[in-house]
Amino acid sequence: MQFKKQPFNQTTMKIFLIIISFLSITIVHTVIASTLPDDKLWLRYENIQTIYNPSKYENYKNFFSSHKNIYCATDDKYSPVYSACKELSNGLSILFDVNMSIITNNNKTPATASIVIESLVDEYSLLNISTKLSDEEFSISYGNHHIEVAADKLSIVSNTGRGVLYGVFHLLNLLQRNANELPAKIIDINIKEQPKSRIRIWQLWDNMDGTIERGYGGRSIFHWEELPNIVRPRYEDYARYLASVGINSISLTNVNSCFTMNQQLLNITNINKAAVLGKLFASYGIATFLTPCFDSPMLVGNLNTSDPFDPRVIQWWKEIVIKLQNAFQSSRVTTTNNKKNASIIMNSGFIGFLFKADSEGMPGPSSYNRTEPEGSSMLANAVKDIGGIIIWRAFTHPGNLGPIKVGDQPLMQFKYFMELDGLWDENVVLQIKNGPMDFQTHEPVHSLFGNLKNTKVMIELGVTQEYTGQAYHLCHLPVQWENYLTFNTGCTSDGINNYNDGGKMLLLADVLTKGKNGWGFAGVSNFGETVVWVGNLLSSSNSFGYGRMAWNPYTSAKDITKEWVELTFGIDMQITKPIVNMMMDSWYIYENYTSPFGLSAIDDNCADRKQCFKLPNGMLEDRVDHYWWAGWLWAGVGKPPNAGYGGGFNLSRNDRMIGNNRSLEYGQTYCGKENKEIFGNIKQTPLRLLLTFHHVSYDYVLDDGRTLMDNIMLAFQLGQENAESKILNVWKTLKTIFINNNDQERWENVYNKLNIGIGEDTKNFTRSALNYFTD
Ligand code: GCV
Repeated sequence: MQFKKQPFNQTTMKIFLIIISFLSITIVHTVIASTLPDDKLWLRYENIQTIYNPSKYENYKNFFSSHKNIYCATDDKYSPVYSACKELSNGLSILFDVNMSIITNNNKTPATASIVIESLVDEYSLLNISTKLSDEEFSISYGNHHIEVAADKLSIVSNTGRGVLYGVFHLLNLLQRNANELPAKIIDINIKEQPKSRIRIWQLWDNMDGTIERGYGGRSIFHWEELPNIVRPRYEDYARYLASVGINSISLTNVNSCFTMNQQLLNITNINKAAVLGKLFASYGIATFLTPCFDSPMLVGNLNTSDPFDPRVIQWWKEIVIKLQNAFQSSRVTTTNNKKNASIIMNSGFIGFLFKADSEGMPGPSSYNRTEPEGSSMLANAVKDIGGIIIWRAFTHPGNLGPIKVGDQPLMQFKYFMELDGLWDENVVLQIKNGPMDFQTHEPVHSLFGNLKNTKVMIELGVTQEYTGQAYHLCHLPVQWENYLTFNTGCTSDGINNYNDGGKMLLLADVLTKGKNGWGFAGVSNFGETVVWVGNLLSSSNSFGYGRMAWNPYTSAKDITKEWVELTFGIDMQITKPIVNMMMDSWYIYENYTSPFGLSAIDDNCADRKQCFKLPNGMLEDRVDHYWWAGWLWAGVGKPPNAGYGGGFNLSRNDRMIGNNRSLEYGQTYCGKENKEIFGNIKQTPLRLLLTFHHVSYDYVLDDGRTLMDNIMLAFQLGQENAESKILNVWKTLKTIFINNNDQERWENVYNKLNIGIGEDTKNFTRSALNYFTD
């Protein structure tokens, strides 16, 4: 494991750039050496011999030693099938210490090949509005399981190139962990799998100047200033990590797209830059969305309006889509071995737009007195011919949409988007945050899920830990997401277009995956340029977990966690068991010392703290915004941060009352008698959400006989103690094992962060909270 930063060789770089500027007319892109050594995360492919029984290992090793030729159905290095062949060859060579080789021969499977990697319909096909789950199904089998493969070969096949890639990553994952699914002899293998959700997108909040909004793993990996000429090798690894967990799309830049540094995303220079990234991601089966500013017609196109009803604006967006299509298309090489039915127009890599409109200062249709569906419809039309998709975010606040939209944020979002149900175009998908506030430590599931009957929906999850400890605390989010995904919405499939489950009540996971309206997952990226990609290596479990849950939201958090630990640290019970345990406990522990009983109070920002200064690169120093426990804000402005705006709250300490009075309004927006009772009746509301729904006296006595205030105090204290004993101290005990494994730097990366977060800041959280309540 190498962690030291290698100095960037400026002189070499300058010479290189001069040469490039001479050659730039003919060179599409050039690869330079990476400036940073990087961690291999969950794709380590390290020696695995010890985790197999000797005969099984021998069997597998013998198999691959005598089946070294991987037949790759294409030699186009921009095809996902070719990426799959490369990955398999590399992975197997390291895992079994054999020399795998790739052979290609257009049109037929050569007799000498012993492993066949092939897409059956269209190797280039990417996500689009007609995507079916079966497009991505893969099968891994030995023998004559489909007509094009002769009997004595191991084959990994799918209808699409990205499906093939998922199959390869799946096999490598199983091999690295000697997973139960692997038979004693590989010739008995027979695995078929397909994802449960259609869109599985990774959304960057990276600005085009290299800063990242809410990024805790360093600056952006992407250097727009160097594109399109320089494509860093790390970009390909980025694509590999995403594809390896089944991500099928990406949006490249911040949804705060009207910030000055992002405004020009759609000028021709930037379109050409984006196209080069799009080509690279397409070669890993990942389609690219762009996030332009709604006012781009004015900002980039020099029009005097961006009104979606203005014919010039409509035309401008259509032309932009053609430009994007051309740029993405021309940067793709599609010369070899195109399969039947390959649809060139669908495969440029550009697939649509993601919009944050009418939200937190971003303009949108309401600036022109148009509704959200009206604004999105113009864009939906512009991308229709390419099978494109518009993702529209539901993250709006009272006030963003004009004076009538005031009140409690959750209630306002619910009412507003319910009014719009059924008014969206067929290729628009509404992206709704998991809860109605903003990625708080523990929120109720957004009640729009299940209630919207005629709107395509997807969920947005904050993989980046903005409110959940950033890089300094352990908050393993798959546990939180499992809690949300298994929530019974109380809504039934009745009335949902094209889907009827016999009146069964829908879990959140059902809403996201079933029928015509369940469209999947968006995760806000936590990757950055730091050597461990995420700031704190343990946070990469959230990146991995997001992909695995988006692929199959019914998988248990525990299984995913175990998988990640085994892939990242190897299988050694001395390590895996304690790490899995501490990760599984971490969300609840973090919740206790930051936000017990649904308080949502992690919001301290630069208004009040000396720590808030900017680093030389313009980024805020970490541990600033939305990191500290912020009771002071309540006292200062009389409202819990991010918990809502407007009426119904009285959080003044003088009244010795606390919590949001949502039981009779927002609490009643949930489907079903049971949910309405659960959130409406203080006795039935789960304690972990008590103060999200009820305004309660400090002296209110809970079932354990203690008052609410005693319980709040206890939660902070126990949270702090458990963070130390069950997380920080456990990590300390693992030090020797990491040292013996020659893996000290990874241990230190985690320790250095947790020691500050848990070792120091947690005390501060607890102290501030106790002071606040006892003041
Ligand atoms: C990208 C929160 C964050 C913002 C973010 C916003 C959003 O408010 O603090 O940084 O903006 O959510 O999701 O749009």
